[in-house]
Amino acid sequence: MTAHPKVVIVGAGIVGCALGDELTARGWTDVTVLEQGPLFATGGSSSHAPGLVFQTNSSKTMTEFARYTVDKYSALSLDGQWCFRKVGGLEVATTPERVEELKRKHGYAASWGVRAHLLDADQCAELHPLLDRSQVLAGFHTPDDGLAKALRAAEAQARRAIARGARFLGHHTVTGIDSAHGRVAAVVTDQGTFPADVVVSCAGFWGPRIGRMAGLAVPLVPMAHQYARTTPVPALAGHNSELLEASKPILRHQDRDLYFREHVDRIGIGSYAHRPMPVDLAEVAAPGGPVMPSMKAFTAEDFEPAWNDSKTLLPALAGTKVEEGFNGIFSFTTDGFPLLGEAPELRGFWVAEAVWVTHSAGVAQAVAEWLVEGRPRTDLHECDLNRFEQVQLAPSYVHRRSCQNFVEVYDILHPLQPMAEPRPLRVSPFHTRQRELGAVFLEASGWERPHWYEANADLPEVAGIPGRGEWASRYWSPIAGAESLATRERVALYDMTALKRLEVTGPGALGFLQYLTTNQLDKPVGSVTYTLLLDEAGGVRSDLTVARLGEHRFQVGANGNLDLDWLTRHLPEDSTVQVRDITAGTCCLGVWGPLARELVQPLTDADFSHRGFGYFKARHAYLGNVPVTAMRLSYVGELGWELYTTADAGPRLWDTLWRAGRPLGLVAAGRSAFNSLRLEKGYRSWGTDLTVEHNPYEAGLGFAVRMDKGDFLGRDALVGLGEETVSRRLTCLLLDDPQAVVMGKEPVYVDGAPAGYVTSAAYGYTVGRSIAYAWLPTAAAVPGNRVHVEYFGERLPATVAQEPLFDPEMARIRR
Ligand code: FAD
Ligand code: THG
Repeated sequence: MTAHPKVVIVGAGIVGCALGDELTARGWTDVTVLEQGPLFATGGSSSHAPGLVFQTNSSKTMTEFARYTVDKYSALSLDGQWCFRKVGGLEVATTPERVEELKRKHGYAASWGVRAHLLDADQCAELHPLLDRSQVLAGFHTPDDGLAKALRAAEAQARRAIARGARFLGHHTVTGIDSAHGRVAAVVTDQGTFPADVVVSCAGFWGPRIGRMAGLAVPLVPMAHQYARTTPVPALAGHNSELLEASKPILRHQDRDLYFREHVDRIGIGSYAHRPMPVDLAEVAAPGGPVMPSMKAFTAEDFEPAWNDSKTLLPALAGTKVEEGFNGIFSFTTDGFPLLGEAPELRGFWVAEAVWVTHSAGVAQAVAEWLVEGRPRTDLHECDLNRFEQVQLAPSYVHRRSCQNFVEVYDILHPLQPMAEPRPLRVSPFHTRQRELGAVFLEASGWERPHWYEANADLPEVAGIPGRGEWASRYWSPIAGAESLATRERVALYDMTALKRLEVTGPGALGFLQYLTTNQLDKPVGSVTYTLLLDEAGGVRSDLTVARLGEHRFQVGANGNLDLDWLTRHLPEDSTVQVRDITAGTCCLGVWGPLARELVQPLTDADFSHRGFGYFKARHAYLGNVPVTAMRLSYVGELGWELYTTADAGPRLWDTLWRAGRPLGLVAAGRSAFNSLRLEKGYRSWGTDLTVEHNPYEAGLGFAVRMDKGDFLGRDALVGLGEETVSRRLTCLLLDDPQAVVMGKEPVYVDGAPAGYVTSAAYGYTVGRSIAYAWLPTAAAVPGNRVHVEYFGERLPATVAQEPLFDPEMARIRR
């Protein structure tokens, strides 16, 4: 590829236009944007989006996308007309549950740096005089939210791109993607063929169609969503000029799945209150015709309840009617996040789809950085096209979950709440046994994973566990405390099957893993190493365990599909290395606790003594009849092993351990206990505690970096860095009140101002306190320093603690 590759963007909606601008601004000026419809009212979703931009999201990444969109569009204009106006955003609560939810949202805003205030009902009514004050219990006000004029912003960005050399071609329908040698080569249209080094599909809800041309399944579902405008509202007469359109904040009434904005003297109403209306792409109208393809006929009967609820919240609508409405199409995904990144099997074919106007500029910036600089500066793991497991790409799964996401779009969702369907999707070989023990399952990467076991309700209760509020009580049981203590005092069985396992083999395997990771892997067969995957800038892409099981055979314990994707992308072309996902064909039990050796040793001829089987070592053995690969490591910080076997032998492995273990007081334990134990031990969870935005030293993982081992990816960026140079740190906090708990993502206040945010949190049953890991400026990350964590609007005092909280001498593990 040349320094300035030939880029073809498919689609001139807000995303395609924003990307054209961001790419050309970075010097990639050979950009052609192909659009099937007319420019710039193409007929896609952007052509009629009412443009409400609410920035605050539980995801830091999505909030940052929105913030950039606000900043960028605020500074844009088209022929002197505004592209963004900060009329502010107001979300009102009409139920006590929503009042609490808004407090949580206020926490997100503080964590991610969005200006926001909680309001009482009077303040809401003052801010938005059309509201029936008697309905409203509270509000959440964000002064920097507002209205984007999607079409203007699109065209304004396109003009900047054109001024730098880009071409925008309307009435060019893409009909095919040409490739050669696994690389994209050209884009075929009804008007001819356009050679390309890089193709970015910004086709919005048409994404799956373009994807198919490239052999890629794009997991989104086009869905219709109702938007309507009223006849003139007398109370608005004379309030808004045609030019400015609106003066009151954009409004959300999430308890009724509604949002509102002003259109001069009318009110626009968007509704998610109706049945999901998935749209078959084959039935979407052709572009350039009398109706916009993304606009379907209004189904008035679906809007009835929304209209009644609107009149209730805004009594000023009483004398008005729905003047016009439509069912507009846009994209939904299985987890609500966009789809960004390069196709796994066609180099140069990229996707930036399922993106709202709200996030459009931020997404375009990140994708442009990714293309031009080789990496995005923002953590995109939630949005990466390649985040899904194969089972999560089944068309029926994509359809079901995306529809459910439509239904839940404004719902109050607990961070641990799994979707109800389709489940169970993946079960470990231990599933039957777990059900017999009353496992309460949550979901991870499609796997059913026990959170705790009701069978353990008989265990003695742990004294002093805080009584939790309603929110923190969900998906939690004091049984987790008993399981945690059983692990510390006796021995427990943890199903680790959901942990992604990759087998890396071949004569080039060692060199390959040495180059991609930070720690020294050139060790004898039987060694296990904790190591990091970095990107070019030294950001942590993942943390792995690498077990050398043979001269040329490694088993990698990974965090998810993005690790498989990363390794696969970096494979040498000479076929000296193979990477295979062995997760589904194998299973794993963690056997941990002070009695783990007493449990395992009698089952095997192999030497499981401390001398015979050292810490971070691996070996093959038979436990009874079951062949296992045993690895001596423990994410919960206790003596023990991860025991891997093939899926067929799983039930036998469980039974063998269960029978031998019961006399020792063995229990099955779930993820709730696991998470608490690992926080007591200070073990990080990638994706939650740290991401590619953090370097190893900031994350407290410098011990896994061997600068002297030779070159590795990301090494250059770490030269001169160390624990002493960092300006922020992943920090262990203990809440002062032993009765308090937090959940994660809460803002942390230092000297009264938000200075960081909580990543993971759990009650530590051994330490008898609530633990919260948080990112804090180095100056504040000093043991003994006092800070506050805001939880549901309350400032809970907390103290920076020396970590790890539990067994810093490693006496429990190394014996
Ligand atoms: P689009 O604007 O659809 O652009 C994709 C382009 O690709 C289209 O122009 C299409 O013609 C072109 N294309 C497709 N196939 C081909 C082909 N084969 N060849 C050439 N070109 C092709 N978002 C918000 O943030 N705030 C809101 O308030 C909001 N309200 C909404 C209300 C409604 C009723 C609807 C339907 C959506 C709303 N959205 C809102 C969502 C938002 O409109 C979309 O998410 C966003 O516009 C998508 O932008 P895009 O550029 O990805 O897609
Ligand atoms: N088991 C296995 N692989 C994994 C995980 C696992 N890969 C992904 C994820 N979990 C990796 N996370 C960790 C985190 C900490 C440790 C292991 C995996 C750990 N750390 C010790 C410490 O920090 O003291 C030892 C580090 C060292 O000696 O280098 O054990 O759960 N198979």
